[in-house]
Amino acid sequence: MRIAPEVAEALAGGRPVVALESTLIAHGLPSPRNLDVAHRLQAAVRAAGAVPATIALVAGEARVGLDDDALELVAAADDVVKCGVRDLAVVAARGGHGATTVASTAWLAARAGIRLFATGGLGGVHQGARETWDESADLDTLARVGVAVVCSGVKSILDVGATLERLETLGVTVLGYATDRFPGFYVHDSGFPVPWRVDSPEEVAAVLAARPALGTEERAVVVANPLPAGEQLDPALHDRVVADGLAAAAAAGVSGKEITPFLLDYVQRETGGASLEANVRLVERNASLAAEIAVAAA
Ligand code: PSU
Ligand code: MN
Repeated sequence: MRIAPEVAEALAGGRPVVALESTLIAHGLPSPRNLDVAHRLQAAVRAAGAVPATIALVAGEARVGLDDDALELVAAADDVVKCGVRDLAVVAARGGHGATTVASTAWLAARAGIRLFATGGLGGVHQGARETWDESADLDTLARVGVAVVCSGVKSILDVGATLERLETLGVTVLGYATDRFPGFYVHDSGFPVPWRVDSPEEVAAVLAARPALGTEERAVVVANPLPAGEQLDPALHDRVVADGLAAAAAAGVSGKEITPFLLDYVQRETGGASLEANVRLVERNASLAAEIAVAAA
């Protein structure tokens, strides 16, 4: 694992660092917009006073903190593999390029000593999981790594209620940021409540600080940060397009790790880019908030 000098120095000095994932860049957003977003996320973290550490596998090496060349490669190369935790060693052994999901980013971030991580929407239990058993490996990893993940809930293509149940079973703390409602990724409210509400970065930092004495610091904390209602994707359009997308995925026989990128792309096309704008806004807001929490925690 190669930790960029700026990131290593910040960690050694106890200064705030925020991890960022690369699957969102390589497989969740269209090119060339994705490279711009990757830069904007890093800039948002810096503007709030923390050091960004985008994580990916480059030529077989796990990199924590990417320079501009590596960021461009992740955004533009067509041989970047979507890597969950189980894929990391295979891609490393073959010297390939890999984009890290929430699971593998959180995993590598924790190994590097980074405690804050920002993304868009977590993976979770897919619709129809009773038949397919399709549940994102993000869930298992969140039960094992002591990272706080700032997100806008779970991707709204999923079964949100089932995912919240699984997060409860797995002992993952879920905090609503300035909301009593669990966010719905592109939309403000998923229709479900949050177990706990917090209203400031300091309040999140206090929760994180209380964990070591209780021995609960080795699981994730989810900080669920909604898009403001005024900035969300129109909920009626959202529900219709997601339903159509799920039918299209079933008709096309898409399965496994291809489902999430297929659905995100479908929603982006069928909303005329409106979901893309919502997606970009929410990840930027999450990067800023993660940095504010990292600053408060440091
Ligand atoms: N958030 C986004 N866009 C994305 C993702 C999250 O705004 O593309 C990615 C994350 O990397 C997450 C992955 O881990 O989607 C989930 O994929 P799967 O459902 O196959 O586990
Ligand atoms: Mn899956």
